[in-house]
Amino acid sequence: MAERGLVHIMATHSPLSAVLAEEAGFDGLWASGFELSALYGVPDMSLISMTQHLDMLRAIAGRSSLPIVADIDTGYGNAINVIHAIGEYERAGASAVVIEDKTFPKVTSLVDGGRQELLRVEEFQGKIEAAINTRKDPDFLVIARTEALIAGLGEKEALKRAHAYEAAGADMILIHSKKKEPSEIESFARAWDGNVPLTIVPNAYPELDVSRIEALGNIRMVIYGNYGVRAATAAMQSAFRRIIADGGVQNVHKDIAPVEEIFRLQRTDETKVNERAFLR
Ligand code: SPV
Ligand code: MG
Repeated sequence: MAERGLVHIMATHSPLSAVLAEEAGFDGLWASGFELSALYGVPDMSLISMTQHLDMLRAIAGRSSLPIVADIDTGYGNAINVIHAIGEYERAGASAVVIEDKTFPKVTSLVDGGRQELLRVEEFQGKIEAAINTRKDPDFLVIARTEALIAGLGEKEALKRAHAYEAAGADMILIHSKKKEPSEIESFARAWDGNVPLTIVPNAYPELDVSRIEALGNIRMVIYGNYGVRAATAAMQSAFRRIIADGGVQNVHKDIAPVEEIFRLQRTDETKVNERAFLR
């Protein structure tokens, strides 16, 4: 962020999707709770365990050199759970965590009619302080996410919470909105007079493009929060339906990645070199 001003972080749910994001030119990876839940075919409602998420994050870190922003939802419980989680995520190779001010178990933010209950401000401040106190590397970012707009509590409450979380030591504030257009986020960003920068996740309001984000001046991280699993789903739906409709793979094979491309992504060549060097 110091070098680039605004960093672009792509959602990943697997090492393969992380490699594709890195090759496409993103600055970092979002270890998304929504995407991993979708990968398991379950709703994003605190059903995936910390261990499952950590296992995937470690696998992603093993295949990509990009910084990983870990979506740790509510921190898996109270401030004591957060202390445990921060140690685990820092050791696993994350560069940042996002913790949100909802109660555990959470309900995903964008679903219609979702139960959106927020923690008391003081309790969430304790969780932020616990995270800051636990991290070993001062460059490991603790990003506080307020769901005040998602919960329908309005900008005043969102600003109050963002200020309280900055006071607790948060390095950035993530402000999330489920409005279909960006007015709520733009209004919040213009009203934000804190000292820490903002992170946004333009999942619901796609027309907030880079030029509009940069015009706001205080947004330094944009997370493309569910675009990996949505892109993969659309591609698989289309190919799978065509195979059934066509009665075979005779047409679809021209429009999907050739197997040689998968070999490349698997670094199969490296294995061949190692076979020649070490298999006797
Ligand atoms: C995620 O990708 O898990 C997020 C973003 O937290 S959202 O699903 O839009 O809440
Ligand atoms: Mg999430």
